[in-house]
Amino acid sequence: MPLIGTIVVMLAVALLAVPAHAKVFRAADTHPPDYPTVQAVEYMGKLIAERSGGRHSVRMYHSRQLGEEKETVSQTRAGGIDIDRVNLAPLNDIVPLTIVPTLPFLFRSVDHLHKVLDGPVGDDILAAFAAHGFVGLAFYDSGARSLYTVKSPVRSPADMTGLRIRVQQSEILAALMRALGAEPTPMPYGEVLTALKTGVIDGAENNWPSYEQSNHYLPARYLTLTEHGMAPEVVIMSKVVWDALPPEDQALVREAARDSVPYMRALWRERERKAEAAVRASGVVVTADFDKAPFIAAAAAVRQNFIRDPAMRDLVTRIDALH
Ligand code: GTR
Repeated sequence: MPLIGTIVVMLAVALLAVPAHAKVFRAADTHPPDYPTVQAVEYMGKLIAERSGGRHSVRMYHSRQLGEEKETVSQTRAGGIDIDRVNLAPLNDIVPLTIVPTLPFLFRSVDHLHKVLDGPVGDDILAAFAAHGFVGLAFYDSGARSLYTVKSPVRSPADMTGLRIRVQQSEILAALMRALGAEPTPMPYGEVLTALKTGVIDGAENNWPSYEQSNHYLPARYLTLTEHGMAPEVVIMSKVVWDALPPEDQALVREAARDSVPYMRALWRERERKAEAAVRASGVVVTADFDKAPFIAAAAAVRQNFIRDPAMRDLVTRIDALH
């Protein structure tokens, strides 16, 4: 057979060997490979590969290789990224119902958070993504976020007057900082360490694992356990990509995402413990014994301003009523 004929036959055989609808899903995360969110999406990928008999798989682009969270969200909407793991905060201006779990002092405990997210309220919020170009697949834990500062400890909102505090790119977090007397400085996560070091900002806020992993705890040596918010992480898929999948593959992806949740929670508990121990051992000044009431009072007004329509009000009522 002439060479060209051989090549055509080989190509045809190769094409036949690729099963229909085979896909390598591109997944994005801002965190490095050993972070629980990254590991959990990789686990989800393993389940997808196993359950699809190797047809589908997930390739993780960790460490913001595909951009900062806001950029990955736009790319996901456009179909350039298939699966995105982000925090709910940068989605607040795109999917309005995500504002609800981002509200300050909303969840009473991790148990309360899990009850909400694992039940019908969680399902309703995930379903709300569809109208905005995404499919909400699953929530992951993100712990409670607390405030940390470079120059001096914060014990009351008065200590925050005029401090430039970095917040995620979300109006509600900016409003919270303003209500506490600080000057909110929204910026992408990847810029925060340098901003803390150079004095562009005076502080930021995050959970134990991110505070430690990002090295923010090195310049910001004062941590106040405000635990002012518990906005969870979310795993979303591009609706464009989702709509091109046959129903049985959609079900497979959704189940793999759900099945990765307990795996993530176990990793998270362990990581929170380790991060807290490492931060404390480094000599960070942790303020835990302070009056939280003025922080909660300032947040209450913010909460009211952001609960904008009956659907949000209904969710808040259902969340408050869950025990
Ligand atoms: C982390 C979260 C990231 C990112 C980051 C931030 O806790 O896991 O997805 O949102 O906070 O503060 O930007």
